[in-house]
Amino acid sequence: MPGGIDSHVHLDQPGAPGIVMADTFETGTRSAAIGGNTTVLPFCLQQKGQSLRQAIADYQAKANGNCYTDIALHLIITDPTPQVLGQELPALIAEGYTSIKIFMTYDDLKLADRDILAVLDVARQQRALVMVHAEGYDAIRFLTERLEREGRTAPFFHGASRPIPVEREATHRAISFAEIVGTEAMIVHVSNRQAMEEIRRAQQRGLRIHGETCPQYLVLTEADMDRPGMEGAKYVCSPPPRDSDSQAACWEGLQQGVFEVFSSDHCPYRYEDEAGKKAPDGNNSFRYVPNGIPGIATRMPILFSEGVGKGRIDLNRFVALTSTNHAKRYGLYPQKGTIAVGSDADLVLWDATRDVVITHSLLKDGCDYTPYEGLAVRGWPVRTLLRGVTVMTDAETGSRRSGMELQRSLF
Ligand code: DUC
Ligand code: ZN
Ligand code: ZN
Repeated sequence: MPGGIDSHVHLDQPGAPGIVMADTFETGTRSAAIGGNTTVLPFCLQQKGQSLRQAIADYQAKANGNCYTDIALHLIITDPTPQVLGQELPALIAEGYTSIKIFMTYDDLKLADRDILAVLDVARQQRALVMVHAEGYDAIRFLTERLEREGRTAPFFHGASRPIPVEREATHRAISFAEIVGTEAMIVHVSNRQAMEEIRRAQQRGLRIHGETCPQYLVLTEADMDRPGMEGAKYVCSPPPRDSDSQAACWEGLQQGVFEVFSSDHCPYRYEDEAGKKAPDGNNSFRYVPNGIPGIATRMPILFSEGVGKGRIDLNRFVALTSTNHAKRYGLYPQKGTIAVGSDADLVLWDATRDVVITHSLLKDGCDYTPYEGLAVRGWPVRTLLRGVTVMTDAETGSRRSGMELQRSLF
């Protein structure tokens, strides 16, 4: 098959003070190759007050010479000053940084509605795609403060602090803003039926709204965050895993084309680590547990086994959801995402009958656990080739790190 493309991963991204992401570009792309991927798209986070160019230079310094797969960077805009929106961003889009993530929540990341509209408008004019983290800041803050007053502070209550209506409302607002501006948008990491239906309705009305979902919304539920002690922290991500009807809705979205990309949202924090899931204040409240879970290597095996293996999707849709559609949406097609004359020879050989019980030691990432520990899958990548050269055979990558940053075309 064409090598996997994972268009939503976080590597070496700075977080709250004292919190450290578990994967560098080296370990993250190594694990990606183990899981059958040949291209990943990590985020380049603009820190408040920082220029976008400086942010890109920082990430390039982390990535250069260290990657087992090819990469392309999305921008995260947190500080949309007139200089950033008027000058830097248009220039960078023209240079191929054609996708921009924005957040509707988190103290350090969220944009005001006025700024979301402004970013969407620059994207419309310059031909970039805005990716939206759709959860509403004020509602989460209100619920978090109420839960804390009631002493409901265990990791499980992370889910209760951002229930389905919080995501649905923000999804609706993001879609409305894209419609008002007259542009497209990608709603990322959709977790439930109500948000999926907002996107489907928009698509049925003829709006070009795109959707993404992830493995955690197919095979995890809020019950996983209810494990004893701090174990639940291993499953804390945003949006949180929901319930069985949400899982069914995410499958429907994949089957019907509401979701065109299936990404990992790999966002790894070590479990046995004060710089990770056991952050010092995490015992006092879920709000201090860093949000995010690893999954870069397990994305394709989970969708293959649960989707193709169980008759929910066919092999062609699997390839579209894990490779081709990512290349098309993010300006890499036909160099990537297809097996064709003139395209890069990015391939994954798949043993469709291999039975594997997922365990962390197989994945070779920088984390110390996988939320999918013990999950039995049928089908596993046995060899990955990047531009014709083998970079992984039978779970071994060697030390060859020939991945490079890709040029992308306008949206
Ligand atoms: N959003 C992501 O995309 N990844 C992890 C955490 C988050 O809020
Ligand atoms: Zn997000
Ligand atoms: Zn993410």
